[in-house]
Amino acid sequence: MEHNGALDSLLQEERVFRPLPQLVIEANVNPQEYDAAVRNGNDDYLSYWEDAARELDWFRKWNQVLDDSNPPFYRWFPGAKCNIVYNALDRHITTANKNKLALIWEGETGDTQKFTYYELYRAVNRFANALRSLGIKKGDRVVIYMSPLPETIIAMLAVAKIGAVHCMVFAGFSAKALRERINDAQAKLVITADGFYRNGRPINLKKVIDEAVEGCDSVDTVVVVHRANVQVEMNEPRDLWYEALVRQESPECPTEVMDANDMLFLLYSSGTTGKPKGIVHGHGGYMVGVHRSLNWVFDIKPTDIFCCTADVGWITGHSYVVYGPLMAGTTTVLYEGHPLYPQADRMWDVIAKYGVTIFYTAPTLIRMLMRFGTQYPKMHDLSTLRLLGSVGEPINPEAWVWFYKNIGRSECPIIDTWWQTETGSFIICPFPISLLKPGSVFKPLPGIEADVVDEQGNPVPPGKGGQLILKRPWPSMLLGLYKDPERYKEAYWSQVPGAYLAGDVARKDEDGYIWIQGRSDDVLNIAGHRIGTAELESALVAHRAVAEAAVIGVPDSIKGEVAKAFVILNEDYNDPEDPDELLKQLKDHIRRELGPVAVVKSIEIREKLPKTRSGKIMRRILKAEEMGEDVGDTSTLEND
Ligand code: 6R9
Repeated sequence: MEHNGALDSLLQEERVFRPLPQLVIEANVNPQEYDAAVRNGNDDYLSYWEDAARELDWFRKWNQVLDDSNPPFYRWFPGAKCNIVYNALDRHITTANKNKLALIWEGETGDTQKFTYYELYRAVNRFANALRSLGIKKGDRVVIYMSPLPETIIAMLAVAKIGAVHCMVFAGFSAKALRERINDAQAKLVITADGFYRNGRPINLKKVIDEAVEGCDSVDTVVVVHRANVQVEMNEPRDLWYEALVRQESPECPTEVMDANDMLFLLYSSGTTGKPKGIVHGHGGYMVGVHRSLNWVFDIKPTDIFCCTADVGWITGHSYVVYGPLMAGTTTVLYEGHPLYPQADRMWDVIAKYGVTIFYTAPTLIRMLMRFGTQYPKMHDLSTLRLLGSVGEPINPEAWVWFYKNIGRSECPIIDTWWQTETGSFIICPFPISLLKPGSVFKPLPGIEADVVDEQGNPVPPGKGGQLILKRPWPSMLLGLYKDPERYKEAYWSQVPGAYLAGDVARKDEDGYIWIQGRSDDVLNIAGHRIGTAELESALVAHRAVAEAAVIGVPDSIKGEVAKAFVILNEDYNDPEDPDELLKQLKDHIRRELGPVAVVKSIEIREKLPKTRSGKIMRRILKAEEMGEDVGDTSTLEND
């Protein structure tokens, strides 16, 4: 089991932070209710989740809460009919929420757009009608490769409204990674923008799409949103401008009636092999998990303004920028650009300008902003904030306490939420009323049963590291991996019989608090983004100079972790004239293959790599050497 040395310091944290009495009095879930929910969730978790499901609108009720006849393919609310978009938009139109702000968008260039629920509903309907007229039907896959724009959200909701399946691809991925996803999903239609602004510069997205779509037989149409006025080539009849397409469409559109377990979206995530996993979520269970978790954990009130800094291309954006806030009828704030542009107070400016009450972000951003000291937060009135959140990787206590003191005035609880693309919604996290220990993700939510176990699946004693598992199904769990049921069983359900293996190393302390230490598999967590070592390695060996490659994660003070690569060069490239130039080429090559998310700090040329006798590269040894640690047992290593 590999763990991140830098994070061990988390275990020494002993401070406890209490919520303000006022917050406890006003909380949606007070301490007695919380205890009762934990009890109900344990005694009868099916009726606990059934209660949660009743808070949403369904076209037809379920026959059963959970069908567990074919594990691990658990199916929640079978027989029920619903559509998540009905809950996110349609149902608000007949209530006082109709004229409430659903979305505040701010471009990097300072322009803003605001949509009431009614306006967003109409915009979604127009695009949904356009998609239908382009021949998109229930079950068809639509890839969305876009920066954070209002149209990105409109596109997701329009696709889901007509029962098609959205597959978001983060705009930081390369053309090659995008093509791989389009092909795997067999997408018929791709939605993109001409470009977007990042760090003051327009970035051309359409160019990437053109390269990616070339040779993708499944794609008939590319819809392009105007954003950055960059020069684009429209390839007729394939490419269509969004604006021209929606102009003639009606702002009314019937919402497709879906089975609870029909596919809502497909989202690719890195796994231990080179091929990304297509994680599949459905309408019914997903909406129940997301809705309950947001309302309870972030204590949503009618007056809240909710800002989550995650990109819509990641699961956090899906659940807590788009679906969760809209189902809750709250206002979601979406910022387009770089958090340091034009200077390091941009996020604080956004909070002050819109009166953000809940700010949900990632440790990597907190650490980045911390570097600039307190002068920037002090320039703005942050007094509207009442709750803060963190997600994506373990938060080091130093960043936690800085965030708490300087952004939260030592008054706003920090809700550190552990969950995954696979889990769909929060799994382990505190409530605003909880006693907090910086660096710990607290305890499983009511209705969830988690544990930390050893290799044999036995619970480990407090303080000892082990694998994090979930012991019963939960509504927002993935339906499976796209077109790969065997891999789903193998990757998540084979190691500990009957339990879901999260792939994280964790510890529990004496009080039952859980401390996440990092991934246990060969997946890196770079600034909260999951990147497989196998993906990096296969990108490297695809370069003609590289014979073999091994990649490990090394701690980084801002990004949490970055990649370090070790390569053996091909004969012809041994003794390169200019090794620095070659290493630069390799780094550029990785960027081209995988995109800028895959940050490689350094590449080292080696004559040999440590291997087991069966020929598997021992990354553990490279990592220990790199960290200056004892390399441990090397008896299974290949002989010289
Ligand atoms: C939501 C999201 C999932 C992996 C997960 C774990 C890490 C997420 C965390 C955390 C410590 C937290 N992770 N939240 N580690 N504390 N609060 O990030 O999904 O992109 O699928 O990543 O991220 O390692 O297994 P995803």
